Order: sequence, then structure tokens, then C-alpha cells
Amino acid sequence: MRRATVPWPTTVCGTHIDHEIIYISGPYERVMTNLLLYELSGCPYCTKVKEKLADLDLEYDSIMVPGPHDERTEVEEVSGQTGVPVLVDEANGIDWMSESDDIVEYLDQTYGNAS
Ligand SMILES: N[C@@H](CCC(=O)N[C@@H](CS)C(=O)NCC(=O)O)C(=O)O
Repeated sequence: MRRATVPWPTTVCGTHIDHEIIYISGPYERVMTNLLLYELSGCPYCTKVKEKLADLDLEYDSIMVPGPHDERTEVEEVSGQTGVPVLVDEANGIDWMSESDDIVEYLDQTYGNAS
């Protein structure tokens, strides 16, 4: 996975974002998983999780939630709340997990070298 920075000025979570880190698939072998990440474009907490997923070369699906909370119906059905990031890892019994720090720690413990 290659990391690139694209200019994309916007305001997310009350914070002005001048750029966003994106990930570009390359000729790399990624670890196949059934991971699913609910995220919001420009969300720094989501970026932290995506960086960990990229560092571990983990394959995952992504669902972008809408900005307005009252439109985040799918992530709310899954997790009972509207905040993102939310990770789903059903293969490992994780119906949903929020809090970016917890998700990063979980990914490290489950898929990192120490696992
Ligand atoms: N402490 C949380 C913060 C996450 C957060 O603030 N996410 C924003 C998007 S950037 C959001 O969805 N906030 C709405 C909410 O938490 O209900 C984490 O680290 O995951």
C-alpha cells in the first residue's frame, strides 16, 4: 500500500483540513480479511486506524458515513451510536468496535507480529 497526500481543503469535525492522506493499492500482497471500517472522509481518528491497517497490510472494506449524524443510519444499526471510526471483524467475534486507540491496539494484537 502506498501512502499519498492529496490537497483537499475541507472542514471536518470542526477542524480545517488542508490535505488528506489516502492509500493507493500497489503490487503488494495484502492480508485477506473480512474487516469492515466505517469512516468519514477527513476524519483524523479514521486516518489513524487506516494507517495501522496499511502498516499491517490488511485488506479491508470501507463504508463512508455521511457527515450529518442523523443520516448515519447504517453505522448506528451496527453499533448503536453514530461516531466513527467503527471496525467490524466478525471472523474474530467483533460485532463492532469504536474508539480509534482501542481499534489500533486490537489490530496490533490480532494481526501484528506479536499475534
Ligand atoms: N475518541 C474517538 C473520537 C472519534 C470522533 O470524534 N469521531 C468523529 C468524526 S472525526 C465523530 O464521528 N464524532 C461523532 C461522535 O463521536 O458521535 C476516537 O478516537 O475514535
